Amino acid sequence: MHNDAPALKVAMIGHGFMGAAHSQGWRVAPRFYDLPARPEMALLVGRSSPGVDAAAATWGWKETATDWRAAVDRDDIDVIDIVTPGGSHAEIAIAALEAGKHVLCEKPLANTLDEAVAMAEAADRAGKGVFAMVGFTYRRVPAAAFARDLVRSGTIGEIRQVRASYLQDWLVDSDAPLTWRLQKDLAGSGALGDLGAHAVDLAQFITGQKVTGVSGLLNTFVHERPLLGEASGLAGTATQERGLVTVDDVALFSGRFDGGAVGSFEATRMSTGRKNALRLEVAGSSGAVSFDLEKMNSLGFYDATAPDTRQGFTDIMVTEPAHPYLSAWWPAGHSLGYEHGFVHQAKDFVEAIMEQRQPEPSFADGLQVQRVLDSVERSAGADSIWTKTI
Ligand code: SOE
Repeated sequence: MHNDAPALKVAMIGHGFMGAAHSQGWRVAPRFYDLPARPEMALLVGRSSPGVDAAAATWGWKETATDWRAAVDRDDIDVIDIVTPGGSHAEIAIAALEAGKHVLCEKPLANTLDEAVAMAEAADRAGKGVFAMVGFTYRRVPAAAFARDLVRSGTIGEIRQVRASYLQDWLVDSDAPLTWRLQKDLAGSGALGDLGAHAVDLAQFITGQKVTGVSGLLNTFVHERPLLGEASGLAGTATQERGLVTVDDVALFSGRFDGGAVGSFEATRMSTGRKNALRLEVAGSSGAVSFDLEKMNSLGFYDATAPDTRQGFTDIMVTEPAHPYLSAWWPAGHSLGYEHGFVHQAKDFVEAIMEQRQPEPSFADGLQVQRVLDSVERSAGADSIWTKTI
């Protein structure tokens, strides 16, 4: 870190699973990267006192509050980091931008298209030098960023097919409790927004093409679940009472990209045996790349221009100092994990703010992903997409 680096005071709203991940990002980024500003974990906001105080003590936040408005109203806060369920993103982000704060907001940008439009407009309206970014963290996994470099530099030729899936299985058990991620008013949608949003963003990031049209199918296998007792990670304890699941647990869709590619997308919490498999394969006219978050330190690469006898997918270990983000970490060959994406996110955000450039992905990028999600929902709701075979 520059010796004379100014402080950038952060207030984080929310302290669940993503709160832990973002805290790790803020804490570690200035210790490994030479940042132009020093993020200070100034204020943690949660709904109730014992909970937020305990989280602040564990993760190293200086002060706590129980109303997010306290953070937005404070003159000394520079950044508002939103890690609450999607239903409150719009209200908090818009107020923060109007108060002149930089905003980092978890994905998906909002629960509805209207909210996402309002958020992108607020980011546009914000004063010069006030920036907003959405937290599609997987762009910052070195192997995904390296895939982007290979594809965008033309190494695999003309991009033709994208195969994107995000597979989890934490809802296979019908008695897994009804957490906020399964309630439409809090989460907006289910696997579609929670996981499909990542798949869409990563596909667009790696290819540099935008999804312009979709055909979708949404399904809910388990319609009723036990109400949540105590939350823990994605699940928690179950009570005797049951409640309605109001979102999808599987989303499938196909899409067209503006650069001519076609894609298939799958987002599911019902993929038995798959824990956190965000996979993306891009097939081009002279090669292909294949990313799998469950093997996040490597990237599959196929060179169709190699002699026939030597063609085959190669596993490139993306652990060398010349690979994206790696030079600040361990000696060559030493791998990274899930939380490093959040460290890279904090680093990129701080650098962009201090260099007065728009951090990516912007709220406009988040809105574009939201348009895709909304189109999938509309398509899945319309019987007309089905060509009946019987
Ligand atoms: C749960 O499905 C979840 O934690 C998502 O909410 C995150 O966005 C994803 O990164 C991992 O899975």
